[in-house]
Amino acid sequence: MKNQSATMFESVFAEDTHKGLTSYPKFLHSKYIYDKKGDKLFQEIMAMPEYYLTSCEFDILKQNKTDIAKIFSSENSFDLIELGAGDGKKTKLLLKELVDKNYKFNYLPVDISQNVLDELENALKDEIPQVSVKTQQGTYFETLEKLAEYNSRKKVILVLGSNIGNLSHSEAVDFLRNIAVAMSDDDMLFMGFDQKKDPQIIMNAYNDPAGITERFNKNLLVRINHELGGEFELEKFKHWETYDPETGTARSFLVSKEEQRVKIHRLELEVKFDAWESIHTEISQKYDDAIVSWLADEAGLLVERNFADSNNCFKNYIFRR
Ligand code: AVI
Repeated sequence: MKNQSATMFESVFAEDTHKGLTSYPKFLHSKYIYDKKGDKLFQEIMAMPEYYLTSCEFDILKQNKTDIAKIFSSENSFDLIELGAGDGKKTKLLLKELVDKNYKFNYLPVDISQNVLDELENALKDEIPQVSVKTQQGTYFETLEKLAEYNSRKKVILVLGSNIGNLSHSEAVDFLRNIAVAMSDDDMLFMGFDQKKDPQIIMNAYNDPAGITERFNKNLLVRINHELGGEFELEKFKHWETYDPETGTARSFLVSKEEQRVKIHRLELEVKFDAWESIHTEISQKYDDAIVSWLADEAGLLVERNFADSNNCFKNYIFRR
């Protein structure tokens, strides 16, 4: 048997894919869904009527923008740092309000994709040219380390879209702890958390009839095919979603419709699937106030207040150290 040491893999993606597909039960990391095509599919998901998260959070920001901008602002200028900026559709509501009220701030959108940042910067130049934008390309982790060094200006850290929901609770605590370490006493964190609700609404959001979520989920296999010489036949896998109302965890799977063997040439691997064997691909955690307080407590943060939409579908929480 070959020695599968870390050095034999051409990338972390290759290594993680090998690990996930040789484990039992099989798994893949959802962060690898997001290449150019995955980003585009996620934009399509956000525009779907079933994907309530976007419109609920948009409503919260729209209804409360005056209060939120007041809470963010301070006598001196501050840095508004957005982790995972995306297309900034929701953030533009807040930026517009901050500009209209003449608050002094710099907007620092952070994203792994320079392409996404360039598009956002150009859009802001056209739509809200008064905003001073300083894009930060990198992972959240790298950026948070860098942020910890900027202690002279007040920081407001923004994480929208319930992105934290794609982490397990222990990963979420680590993520919040990293943010807490980068924060000073005056700083605050404004973060979106999708809430527990009628399980059918959640199932519909992650299992749309048009099959956009299925294509998004299968983009993992498409990437393995393109980047690692995989031979996955997409139609031989079924997108499957579950939601556990007790834990609030939605889980996505790809289930093999038949017994099959799939070669992945660049990993020198042949993966054997039994009929109806699964690959776990993503969790989308749903929260309530008790879970959010517990996560905050574990990470050394305090929940100061929250903003909800009229149906308590989604909440944005303000945390301090
Ligand atoms: C990015 N993230 C918060 C999305 C979610 O809701 O978990 C990703 C997604 N997966 C399926 N649909 C959307």
